[in-house]
Amino acid sequence: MGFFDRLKEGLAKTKAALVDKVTSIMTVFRKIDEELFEELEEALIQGDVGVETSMKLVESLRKEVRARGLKNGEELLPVMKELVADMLGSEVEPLMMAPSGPTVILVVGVNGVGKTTTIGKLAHHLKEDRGLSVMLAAADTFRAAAIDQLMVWGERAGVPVVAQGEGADPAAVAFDGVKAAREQGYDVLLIDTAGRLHNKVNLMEELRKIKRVIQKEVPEAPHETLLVLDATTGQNAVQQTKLFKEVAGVTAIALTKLDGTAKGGVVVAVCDQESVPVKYIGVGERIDDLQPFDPTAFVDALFATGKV
Ligand SMILES: Nc1nc2c(ncn2[C@@H]2O[C@H](COP(=O)(O)OP(=O)(O)O)[C@@H](O)[C@H]2O)c(=O)[nH]1
Ligand SMILES: [Mg+2]
Repeated sequence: MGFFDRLKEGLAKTKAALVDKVTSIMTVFRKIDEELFEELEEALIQGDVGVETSMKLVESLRKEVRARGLKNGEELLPVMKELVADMLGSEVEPLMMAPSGPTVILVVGVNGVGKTTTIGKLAHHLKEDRGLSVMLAAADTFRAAAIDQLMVWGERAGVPVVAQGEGADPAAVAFDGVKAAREQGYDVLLIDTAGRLHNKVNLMEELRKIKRVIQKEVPEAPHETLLVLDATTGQNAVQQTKLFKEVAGVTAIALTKLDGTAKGGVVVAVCDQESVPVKYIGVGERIDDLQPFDPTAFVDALFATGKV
């Protein structure tokens, strides 16, 4: 299956929960009136687009209806598609790369969102699709299993992993990783971190310490702080973005588990409200199930007609 079909298949439930509902409201012979706008707003909110963004979308739709003199419900769908596309942005946003030396990417996010899995997939993508040499650092030292899991992904992707034992200082592991990547001439270092720290202050201190320590080796590091979000958590993903922006200075987002969730509408909310670019999306558990986020392809897949 090609890239676009996999995306379309992954988004099937979101499409059913969001676009198919919206479409069924915008039926033929239905007059455009206030009731229709209200139903649309409700459907968008139900589809995890978020209250604020849903209201904004419907307001823009009202304006377009007036400006274009639309009368029929069925005329609304292409307009809605345009408005959603505008919110998602027009281009694929590439990862920031260091002009020289290793590009250091610090991967953050709460427990279970898919950080380690995303690192494995990203390592594979950067290596196979972009020809870059990649190294991983296991700075989630909470449990031995977390370190082992990253090792397994390292093996799958065919990239080395820098690790210490369970309970080691995460900043020390990150430092070892940056040093090894620099000395051995790796293009990219991906640092896995823990998301279990029980409060905001702890989390902030730990991430700050990691940054401070790696900057001794590479002053511009991290070049990206990649926040991993789980699409199945819907609006919680928006809350997590706010939190991590505050504690870690997030520069990019990877949104996972878009396959099998009906809550993919959250992508629109995150893009509209958080001013941090979504750079990758996860559409499954396999190594090649990470895609650079292409807003145009995403909207096309979401609004595509016909079954996969
Ligand atoms: N269906 C699906 N599952 C995913 C995706 N990304 C991660 N997962 C699963 O989510 C679970 C938690 O992932 P993990 O990487 O351990 O999360 P971490 O705690 O943030 O490191 C694992 O079972 C992964 O296989 C995705 O894009 N789609
Ligand atoms: Mg993990």
